[in-house]
Amino acid sequence: MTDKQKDDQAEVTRSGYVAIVGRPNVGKSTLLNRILGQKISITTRKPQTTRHQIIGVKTEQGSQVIYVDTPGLHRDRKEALNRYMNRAASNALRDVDLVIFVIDRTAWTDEDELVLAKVNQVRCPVILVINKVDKLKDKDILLPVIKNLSSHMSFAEIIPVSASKGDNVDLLEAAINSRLPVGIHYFPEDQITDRSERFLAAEVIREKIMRRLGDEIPYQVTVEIEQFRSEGKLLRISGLILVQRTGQKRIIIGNKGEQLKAIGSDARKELEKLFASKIMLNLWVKVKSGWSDDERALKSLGYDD
Ligand SMILES: Nc1nc2c(ncn2[C@@H]2O[C@H](COP(=O)(O)OP(=O)(O)OP(=O)(O)O)[C@@H](O)[C@H]2O)c(=O)[nH]1
Ligand SMILES: [Mg+2]
Repeated sequence: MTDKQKDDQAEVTRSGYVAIVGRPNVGKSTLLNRILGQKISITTRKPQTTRHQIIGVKTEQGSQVIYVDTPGLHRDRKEALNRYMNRAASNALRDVDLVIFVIDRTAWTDEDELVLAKVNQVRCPVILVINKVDKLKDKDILLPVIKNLSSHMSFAEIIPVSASKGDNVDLLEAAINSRLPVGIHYFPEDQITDRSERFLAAEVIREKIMRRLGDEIPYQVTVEIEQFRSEGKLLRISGLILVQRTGQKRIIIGNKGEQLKAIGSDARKELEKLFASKIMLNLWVKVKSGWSDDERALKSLGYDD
């Protein structure tokens, strides 16, 4: 019996794990959100935004795709946090049915090389996604890149897309769906992620900090949710923003508390949409020096394999 005939039998379902990997900032999380039609993974202009594996589930007509968004693989291994992030990305390549390797147009770097070496070792098919093509005037300049990469590795498909505009994302999904193995669904049809509401809330707050602040500080910040409680129609959330040094605390709070107020207001608006509820958000900033290079501190802050 062909796979198609198998599908025609009503009880046959398909499912598979699909890892989305690539160096930082190529648009992996933007792509996941686009495919899901909902934002579950934070995105910013800065590299090293995603710090954890984040699962996004899409169930449609008997098929369930379980996408795994990952931190960008990078060379910097100086702090325990960097090592945790690289581990999270590498581990995502284990036991998946398909890999999506995302690159940014023709901007090939040695970190892409690092990713290529890793995906070259996986046994499952790898789809190469060339992202941000909306920024290209002349798409023909991709041809030498495609030719060169194809000589280093045999890709199941090579698909140029724009994750932010949505161009060709339907083609990509069709390519993914056509490679899904027959299997049971692991998640209920209406579940979109494996992450808790507290996790999502902390990430939204971190995104607003990264988006508002300069280049240095975001990497020194993590957010812990201290309270997440429903009170009638209101959701009360308290977030603790941890930084490494007093100077950073001062910058996040800003002149007369203006910066923290703006961050809180950005975060509250997005959380109200996300949780479809009125939100009372309280934010505090505290110095906890060295958290990003301290294995125990990282574990207690949720950076736990
Ligand atoms: N023009 C354009 N910009 C894009 C596209 N996809 C993503 N971006 C932008 O690229 C930046 C990085 O996007 P992310 O989705 O955060 O990238 P990432 O690969 O998840 O990054 P890390 O989590 O740091 O590894 C953001 O500013 C996005 O808006 C695209 O198709 N076109
Ligand atoms: Mg990301």
